[in-house]
Amino acid sequence: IPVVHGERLQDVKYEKAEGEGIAKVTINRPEKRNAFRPETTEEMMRCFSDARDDPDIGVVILTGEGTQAFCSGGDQSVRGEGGYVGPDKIPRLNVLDLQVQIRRLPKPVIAMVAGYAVGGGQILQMMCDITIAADNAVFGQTGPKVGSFDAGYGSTQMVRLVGQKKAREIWFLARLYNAEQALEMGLINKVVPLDRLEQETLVWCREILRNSPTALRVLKAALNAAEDGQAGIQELGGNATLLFYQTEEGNEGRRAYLEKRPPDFSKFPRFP
Ligand code: 2NE
Repeated sequence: IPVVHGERLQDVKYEKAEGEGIAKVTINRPEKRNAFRPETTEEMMRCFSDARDDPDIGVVILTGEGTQAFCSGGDQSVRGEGGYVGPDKIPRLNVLDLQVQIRRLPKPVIAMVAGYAVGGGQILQMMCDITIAADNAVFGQTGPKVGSFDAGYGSTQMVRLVGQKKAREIWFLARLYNAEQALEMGLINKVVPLDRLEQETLVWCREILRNSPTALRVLKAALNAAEDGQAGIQELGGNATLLFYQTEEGNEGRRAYLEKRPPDFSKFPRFP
């Protein structure tokens, strides 16, 4: 069983390409079409947290084991009253925390989709920055059929990607769409033959990794901020602080405090 920081993973595989800057999180429940239960989501969050903290990682791939499914959403067999129930018996919708984590991760996350991406699985692919799909991929929302819905990012992110009419069609009719249809409506970025899926995803990863990590980080925060209100401004603002802490001007204030003297900011320019 693979481990992250010494902790075992059961529902997820976590790999890092040596010297490449790429981490891969794979939902590993193919017998359930990679449906997630609370343990799956919790393990995924640990992996994404590791990828965030690892300075050698610049891009994260999210995928599902096998070729039949990326993810079929919440595991209906463990759904109880109030949420999905794990060994601790607490009903959870912790996939919502995972959605936020992917959105706020200051590195690009690429969904690599083969087979079904439905329900909460379709929403996870929408939360990723970029999606590469195989030609066997199938997308859609099943929530209204099984008595569920995602009125958060699952609706608001969808409307931004595909527009109001299409988002209402997807949610109200709960139809399934093939990869070409998903591409045409703006749900995903690229469709390739199934046997080229990983190869193509790696091409995109390597192209991204050639670019400035800070530029990518701030751009992701800015694109989020345009839509995420106060939380988005907080994310973008955090990047401004991060950059300011790396300047002489920022450090003059810290040094002056520690040296118990007034700060001298006189030499720092006031740009127009
Ligand atoms: C994904 C889909 C269309 C695949 O169909 P097919 O024919 O390829 O496979 P099959 O035979 O349906 O599934 C294979 C096995 O996986 C289980 C099935 O029950 C089956 O098990 P056995 O009969 O072999 O024992 N399986 C598949 N998806 C599952 C799931 N989500 N939960 C539990 N078991 C699952 C087809 O399987 C399908 O439509 N699946 C259900 C999709 C679904 O409704 N997902 C939940 C949506 S709600 C949600 O995700 C959500 C939300 O709305 C809000 C917050 C959080 C989550």
